[in-house]
Amino acid sequence: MRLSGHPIAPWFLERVSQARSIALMTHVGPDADGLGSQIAFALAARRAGKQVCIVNEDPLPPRYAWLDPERVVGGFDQHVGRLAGVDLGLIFDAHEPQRADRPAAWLRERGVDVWVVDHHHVAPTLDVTGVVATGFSSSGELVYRLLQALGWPVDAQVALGLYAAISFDTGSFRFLRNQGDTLRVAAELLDTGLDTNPIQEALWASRPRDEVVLLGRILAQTRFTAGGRVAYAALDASIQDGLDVAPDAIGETIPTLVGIEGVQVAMMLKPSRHPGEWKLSLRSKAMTPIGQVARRRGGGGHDHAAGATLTGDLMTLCGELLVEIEAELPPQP
Ligand SMILES: [Mn+2]
Repeated sequence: MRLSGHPIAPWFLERVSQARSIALMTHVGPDADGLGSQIAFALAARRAGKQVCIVNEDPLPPRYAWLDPERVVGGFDQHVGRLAGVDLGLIFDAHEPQRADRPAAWLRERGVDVWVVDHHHVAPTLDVTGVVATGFSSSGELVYRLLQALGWPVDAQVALGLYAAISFDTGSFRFLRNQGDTLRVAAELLDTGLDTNPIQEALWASRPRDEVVLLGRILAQTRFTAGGRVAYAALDASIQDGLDVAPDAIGETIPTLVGIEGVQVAMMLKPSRHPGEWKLSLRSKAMTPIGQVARRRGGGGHDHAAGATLTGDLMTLCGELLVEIEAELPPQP
């Protein structure tokens, strides 16, 4: 494992500067942080004279089309051909190459280095190379500092992806972990002449109606325990019946649960893409770090937003997890 924290190490900058053709990836189920980071990096890299392509496991989700006006994002099935001749792969917003799935495997099988640019905690047992800096709010904030360190200019087009990435991961600048740097970076992005209103509306005021119906169903199934300090929902696939919603739409409702008065921790269990597998999502308020619950089960994330992939009986898992979560609650006065 060779990791560069903040500041970004010279050996990392040198490798990126020397690469001729770079492939950018992000995790499966791409979000605005991963996509915004890689799109911004791609535009800046092109302007710096690099050959660069984006090949993700998944194609660009239609609801993020506004984030990619120059149409640089490609999905593996359609655009695997772009990977030929690449001499460096970079995964954004994830540090496990398997999370980038087929594009990362394709490059590694051909002996191409696949490095990471991420802000999530790394398990000490993992063998990864790149920049993993947990002090950043988002991969977008980290990529801004990376572009500065590379000497690649950030104009309003590049700023679009970075600002969207930061806004997404901070929940529209609500989760700042008391770090002024996040707002300083945002201010510098605004100074490029970027119009943030379309970003705000696309990210935070464009919820498809079916997703709001889904939220209603999830709220109806939400239960409370520990004197109202834990809210949880254990959902099977039928929750989406008859609704046209994105695969990650269920997960986007968890902030509503942790936003309830008195709730310290929200837990959601939902079906994964693979039968018999469940996705655990955890969110918590500042008094109750919850990341260790996910990490103990092989997952990851941050202190107050974490997740894991689990197998087993849904209700059994739910019961076990509630016991673990209650053990993390601070003593009541
Ligand atoms: Mn992120």
